[in-house]
Amino acid sequence: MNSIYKRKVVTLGQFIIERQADFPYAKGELSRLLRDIGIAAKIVNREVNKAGLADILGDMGSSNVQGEEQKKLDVFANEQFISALSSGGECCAVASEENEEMVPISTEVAKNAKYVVCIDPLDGSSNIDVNVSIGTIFSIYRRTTLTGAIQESDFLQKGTEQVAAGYIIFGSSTMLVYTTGKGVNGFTLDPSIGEFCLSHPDMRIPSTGKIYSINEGNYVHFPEGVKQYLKYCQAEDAATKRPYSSRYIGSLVADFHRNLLKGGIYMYPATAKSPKGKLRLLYECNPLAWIIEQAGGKASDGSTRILELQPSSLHQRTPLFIGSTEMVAQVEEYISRFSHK
Ligand code: P6P
Repeated sequence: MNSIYKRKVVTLGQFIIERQADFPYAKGELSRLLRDIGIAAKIVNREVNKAGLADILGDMGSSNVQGEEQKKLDVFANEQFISALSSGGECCAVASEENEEMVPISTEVAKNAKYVVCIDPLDGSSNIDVNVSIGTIFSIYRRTTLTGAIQESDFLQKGTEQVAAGYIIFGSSTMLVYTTGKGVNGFTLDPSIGEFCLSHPDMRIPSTGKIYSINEGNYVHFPEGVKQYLKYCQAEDAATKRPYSSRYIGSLVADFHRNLLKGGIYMYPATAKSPKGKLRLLYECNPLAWIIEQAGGKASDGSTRILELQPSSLHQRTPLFIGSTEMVAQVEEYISRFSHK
């Protein structure tokens, strides 16, 4: 038989239905929520792919809660994800990097919804104008309040309480990668049929790697242990395949995705400009930390497991060390050993 008939194409929708049994407490709601995110991702993908052509490029002139310039695509992506989540009926509120306050969803269809979504609709947006890969990161929780208006406390749950987490990377191809606690699976968008198709089943990160990702421009402000670890990465040692390669795209999703596939570590320590770290706990660090753990890796703030951190505000930041288990464990050991300096 011709080989093209042997390869079974599994779309995201088919996969979610086939894995329905993974969510014993859900009767299809979580599946529909993931479907809604997939739909918005396709719409955002269409605009990202033509950003250079349409007038959507460039600044909106406004800035988001982080005080960062909002690119038009940021705003567009935020609108698309919130719109898809609002009309899907399974989400009752959204916490977005682009909105200072949480966004309650009060549509009639969502009145019995039981999930809340934390999202960075377009991370790395400073790279939009220079055609570098960018991404969306999302995290899904069950609401903790039983009825009535959504409270901020519904979002301030530890990462261990997530029911689903994922990211979309808009790169040389567009991929959606997610976990519901039963491993990590990657889907590549096939534009010819407009479907995300299973391309990376059961993704696993190598226990160690030869890539480190960090903005070395902040070197003088790094904790001593991080400085010593960088010296370790850069030293000559054939037995441990050093020096490692420094790869830093300036787009978290792109650096994370490469390290997930090849092995490596991404580090964003506290710096003078970002004394609590730059990356946000709710919609960047927690979802990626769950994904990396589900793929066999590790994520911490330098000493504490990211998923165990108790959030106290929607946009709180944390230092982040994430990637291959042995590499994260090693930098934690360096940080501890040199903590007195
Ligand atoms: P810096 C993008 O703004 C982002 O949130 C991540 O995607 C990226 O890894 C990091 O910040 C880059 O920050 O300070 O190195 O430019």
